[in-house]
Amino acid sequence: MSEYQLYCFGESGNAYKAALMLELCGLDWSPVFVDFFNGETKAPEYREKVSQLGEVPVLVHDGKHLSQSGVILNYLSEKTGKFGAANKNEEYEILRWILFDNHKFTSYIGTRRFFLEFMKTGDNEITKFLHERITGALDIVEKHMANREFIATPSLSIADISMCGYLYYGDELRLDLAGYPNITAWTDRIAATEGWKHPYDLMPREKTL
Ligand SMILES: N[C@@H](CCC(=O)N[C@@H](CS)C(=O)NCC(=O)O)C(=O)O
Repeated sequence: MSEYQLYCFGESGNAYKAALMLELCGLDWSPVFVDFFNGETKAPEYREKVSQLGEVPVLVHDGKHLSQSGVILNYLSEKTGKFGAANKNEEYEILRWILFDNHKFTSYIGTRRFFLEFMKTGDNEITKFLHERITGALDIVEKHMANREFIATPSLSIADISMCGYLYYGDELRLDLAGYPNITAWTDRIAATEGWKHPYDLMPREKTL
């Protein structure tokens, strides 16, 4: 059995953050497929045995079940000494971007994709609202990335790994990122990191099962 197990599914950008971190750190890990689209995260057994929060990702290590991608990234960074902060200021900066990501970036991008790509709702009041929020967040990140290579620190950190979680799903996002050259250069830079893999090459995918 691998040292680390990650409850995940390929379509989950939140799970991808943890999967990418495990991979970039060269850790011995394996995915445990969660059948999200058929309601597994809502099942009482999942909530009792895997995650009280009813979500992926969940990382199992050393008898612990860790949930929330930000916690998992932090845990793995502490365990490996990789992609973390060099000092207190960097630590706060990394935390700041992970919190921004969870509230205003990933959450809106992932939810809108869920409506449009998986629920096939077509555009409606909700997706339009989300698009406005996403555009606002993208503008902030685009400006921030104008004169820097990575989000929070001089080199790749867990803040980048968190923020980029949904940005490799291409057309599934139904977002035009062409007007965001700094963001595109940044995601290309992350993708050029040794060991980087696309979400669908790291985690089992519902559609292919
Ligand atoms: N803030 C959480 C978000 C996790 C999350 O929303 N995961 C989704 C999949 S991408 C999920 O499992 N949703 C199940 C549900 O809400 O029922 C994290 O970063 O881990």
